[in-house]
Amino acid sequence: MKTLTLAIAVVSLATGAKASDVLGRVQLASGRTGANAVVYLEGGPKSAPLLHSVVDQRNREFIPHISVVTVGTTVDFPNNDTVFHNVFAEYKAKRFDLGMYPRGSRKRQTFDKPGLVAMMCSVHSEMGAFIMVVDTPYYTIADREGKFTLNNVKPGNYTLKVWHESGQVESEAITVTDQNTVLEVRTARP
Ligand SMILES: [Cu+2]
Repeated sequence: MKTLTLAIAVVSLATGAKASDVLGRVQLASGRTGANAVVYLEGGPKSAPLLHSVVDQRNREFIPHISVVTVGTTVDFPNNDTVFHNVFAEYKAKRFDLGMYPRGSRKRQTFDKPGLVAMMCSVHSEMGAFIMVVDTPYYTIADREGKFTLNNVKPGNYTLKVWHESGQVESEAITVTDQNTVLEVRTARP
């Protein structure tokens, strides 16, 4: 990981392009904070698949509840719970079933297109999780106050996308310069 960061730094110095941060806060249409909103930039460089991603099952919860992966990433779904779960998901308007599987075993799934994966368990209706599949290296999850930072964004024109688990979304054109960009983003009701 350290090598990768260094390599990127050297490249941006060599081309003279100064990367900057895009930061701000997400507010929902209701005025509530956009806690755990997924924030990402489209229209820039494409991303590589992540080497490793996991959505765990423990204490009848998916952990993490919300995650972001890049296109082509294979996600592991281990069951580390004391009970069986029957996990299924909606992805690109299709349903896929991981089936019923016991503690200690795992299933995996590769996500090869951008889009939202909504995961559920047919045994425990209270279980739910979301995976956002993106094709950009610029993505993050806002904190509990809705605050977010996208680090080292290459200057250019992008579409800022925000998704919140309430279903509220926002999409707006932004221009990133070699100065930091500060945004207040208000999502719209679905
Ligand atoms: Cu379950």
